[in-house]
Amino acid sequence: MLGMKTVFITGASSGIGFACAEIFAREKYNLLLASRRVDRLHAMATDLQNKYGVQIHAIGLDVRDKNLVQKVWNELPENWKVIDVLINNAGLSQGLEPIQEGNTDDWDRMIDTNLKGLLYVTRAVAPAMQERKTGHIINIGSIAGKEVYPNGNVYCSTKHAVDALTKAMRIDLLPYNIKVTSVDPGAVETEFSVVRFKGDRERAKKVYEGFTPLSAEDVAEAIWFAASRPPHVNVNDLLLMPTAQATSTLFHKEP
Ligand code: NDP
Ligand code: 8X3
Repeated sequence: MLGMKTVFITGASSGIGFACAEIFAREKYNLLLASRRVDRLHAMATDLQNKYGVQIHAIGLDVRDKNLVQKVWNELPENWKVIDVLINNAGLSQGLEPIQEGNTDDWDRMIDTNLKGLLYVTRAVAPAMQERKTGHIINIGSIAGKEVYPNGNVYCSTKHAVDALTKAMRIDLLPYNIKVTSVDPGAVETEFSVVRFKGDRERAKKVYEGFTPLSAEDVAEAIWFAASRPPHVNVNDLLLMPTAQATSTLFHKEP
């Protein structure tokens, strides 16, 4: 590990987190990867280790489980606790109903993952950054954290909260030379809509019809841009949209 940097990516089994793993491995970072589907992480680890020769540690983690997050962190080998970049990426949307028809279990899943999970992971990792007086926390927000759209109620609220937390973290961690960045994408074609529509792949596919959405790699490159600035430069907030998307609901779609 000596001389190499380490990135901790939550939600690395798919989409943006998966693409970040590849890019940071390409840039010779060691990878600490977490998600619930640990089998996927193990497959990736073998592949990326062979390709880039970096070290990879994969952990099965549900970020909603406060005690588990702290236990997993406490039990990590000491050399894996030296985190240079934390990417708080694990997140999801569930359902798309007006507030009066919303499924309260869906609400819990979004709040517990996008908001509380991000807090638990940060609470575990930040003290070691504080001690070392260096580190970078990158929170994955969304255009949904800047605007509210019809039926986006609770998902948008969680991402607005991530926006507020990013600003709050930047203030609290200022004395310790810790960078805090928010990367906020518009529509990215990943498993996101399949998860939102609970496995309805046809409905998910329709979200991205008629225009070119961002790819997970587009977003990962933006995250890498933020992570690779010189020590005196922090990217506070990076809002990244498909060219064909002007707001959360306004798209230029070809028939
Ligand atoms: P994906 O569904 O492809 O990936 C989501 C990742 O989060 C998966 O690796 C999943 O892993 C992980 N995850 C979900 N719940 C948990 C949990 N409880 N504990 C640990 N890991 C979890 O979607 P994206 O890559 O698109 O999403 C990544 C982030 O980007 C999210 O925060 C999302 O809100 C945000 N975003 C997405 C946009 C889009 O249009 N796609 C736009 C703007 C922001 P596993 O299921 O194995 O646990
Ligand atoms: C995901 C983008 O606009 O579908 O955060 O909510 S959106």
